[in-house]
Amino acid sequence: MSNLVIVPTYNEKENITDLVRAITALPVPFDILVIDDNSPDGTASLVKEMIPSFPNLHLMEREGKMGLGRAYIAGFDWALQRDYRYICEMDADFSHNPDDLVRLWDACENGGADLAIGSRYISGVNVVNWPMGRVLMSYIASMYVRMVTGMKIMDTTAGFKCYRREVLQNINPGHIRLIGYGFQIEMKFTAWLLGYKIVEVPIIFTDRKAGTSKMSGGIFGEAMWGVVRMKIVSIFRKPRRIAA
Ligand SMILES: Nc1nc2c(ncn2[C@@H]2O[C@H](COP(=O)(O)OP(=O)(O)OP(=O)(O)O)[C@@H](O)[C@H]2O)c(=O)[nH]1
Ligand SMILES: [Mg+2]
Repeated sequence: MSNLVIVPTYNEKENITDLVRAITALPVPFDILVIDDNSPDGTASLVKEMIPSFPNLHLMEREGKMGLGRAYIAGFDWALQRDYRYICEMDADFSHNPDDLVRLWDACENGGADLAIGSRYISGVNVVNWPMGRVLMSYIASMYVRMVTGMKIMDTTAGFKCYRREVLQNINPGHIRLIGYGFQIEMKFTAWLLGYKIVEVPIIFTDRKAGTSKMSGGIFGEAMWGVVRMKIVSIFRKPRRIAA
């Protein structure tokens, strides 16, 4: 069984080829699944050009921009139909350092974690080059989620993660309702409700060097209310593990 990292892309032509090279050069082998939502900048064509030279590289093309959560759900489905032991996710814009992928993997493989999270807030605040307003907003959002849900996780919105296969099988990602930042929160919350061991690995998060941001207010609002709703639902309906 092998390792997969899922990378959703929307207009990442400045980043994607370097990222594929960096992941492929890691000391631990990873397959890469790029999920592109028909990026107008031609990200998918760049990936297609690389595929003949990178047998570990795969591309899933979707019709249009349907949000990060939906992209990941499609990716998890793809992964679970194949023989991957660890399924990771990271952004394409180098905010997540590819070298840290190995540390997340190691936390699962050798540290006994079921879900490893690349955490900006486990040892102080490790965010580089974000405006202070954005750091504060992200930190406060994380604190808010911790208070509402009761999860003991410092970086609740983090999108740099490594899942043991079994966790994804049991989360049943098709049932996740939130699609933006909320998606990352709901995935962690469900893993936590299922009793999985979640470990935060400290990482340094750097603002994107190239390309443009897709952050929007709507995504933020969804997460604010979605978290409260999610907590209330969990009181009445506890998820159970179905697959071993
Ligand atoms: N497939 C797909 N990928 C997306 C979508 N929205 C964002 N992405 C990708 O998801 C990752 C995270 O998105 P970012 O735009 O970096 O979001 P962010 O980190 O909150 O904001 P910035 O770094 O400031 O842009 C990047 O690799 C994006 O290209 C989407 O709707 N579909
Ligand atoms: Mg980013």
